Amino acid sequence: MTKFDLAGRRVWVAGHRGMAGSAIVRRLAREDCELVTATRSELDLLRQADVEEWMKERKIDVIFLAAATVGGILANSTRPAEFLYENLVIATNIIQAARTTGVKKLLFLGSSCIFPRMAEQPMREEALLTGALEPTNEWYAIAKIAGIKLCQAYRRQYGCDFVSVMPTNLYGPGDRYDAEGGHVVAALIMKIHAAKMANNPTVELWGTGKPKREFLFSEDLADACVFVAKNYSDEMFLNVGTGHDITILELAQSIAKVVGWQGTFTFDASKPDGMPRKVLDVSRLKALSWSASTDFETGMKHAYEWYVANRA
Ligand code: GFB
Repeated sequence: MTKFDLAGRRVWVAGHRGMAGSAIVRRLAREDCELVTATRSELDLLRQADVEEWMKERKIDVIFLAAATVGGILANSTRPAEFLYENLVIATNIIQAARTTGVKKLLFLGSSCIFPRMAEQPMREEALLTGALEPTNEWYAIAKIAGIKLCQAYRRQYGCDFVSVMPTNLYGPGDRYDAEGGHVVAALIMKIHAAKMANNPTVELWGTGKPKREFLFSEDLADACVFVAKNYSDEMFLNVGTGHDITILELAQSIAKVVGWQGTFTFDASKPDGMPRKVLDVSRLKALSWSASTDFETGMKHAYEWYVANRA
């Protein structure tokens, strides 16, 4: 039974141009709601007064808070101030303005990097704050943990219906294809595609290729966000993933198959491995009867097709 009806609501997807935000926009096209968006030139999310003013004028009912400063392991570890400050301020500005302007439902998007580096795998929601964070992305993680805690605090003190989801590593259309600053899937699609075009026999992977990661297709994440917004209202955040992880080398080999490149991988040990493993326990969301539905190969094909069509 749907607990919160999106029909007729004015829904703001903050971060609507990003990989997660754009997938949520596409998924909301199937809902009878009114979509509201703002480009960076229309609204600077780092300015509290502007955010409050903009939201008051537009009478927002629902917010999917997907706006964030994001990047892969190198971006996270080399730009700590930006990742901590910008993600903290974006979250606090929007969550506070949602309260003061009477937003009826807010869904905050976090990340699986909030969990301790050595958390027991698969990682249950209860593992949060039970151990030291992964140094390469603790800055981003602390900003995301603050967002979760703010939603929980506003629910407790003011009765706000604000919920949070923790997606695992994402891939799909609209990813940031930046070899240095991007996430691993985007970076490897770029590198392997370039090797295929240039007839290069080798592609270099960062680290050892041994860490394991879980990969969720962005369209599945978007479906989970709409499902949670409509059917969930509680303090505990929800993990969103596939519950299945592979090594970085296996990922690279799968991408090579999708791209159609036969070559070998070399390893740059000077680059960080990051967390040894990072797979989510997804039983809470499964118990609410939601599971990811896109298989890895299908999702990867869509991501690669999008990259080839948009790489210019
Ligand atoms: O997605 P990613 O950059 O970050 O994946 P995290 C990093 C893993 O892929 C590390 C290996 O083990 C890297 O050594 N890797 C191999 C590469 N080759 C490459 C490459 O060319 N580029 C990149 N980027 N990695 C992210 C956080 O952590 O997890 C984000 O930094 C977010 O903030 C995301 O939380 C969910 O998976 O380590």
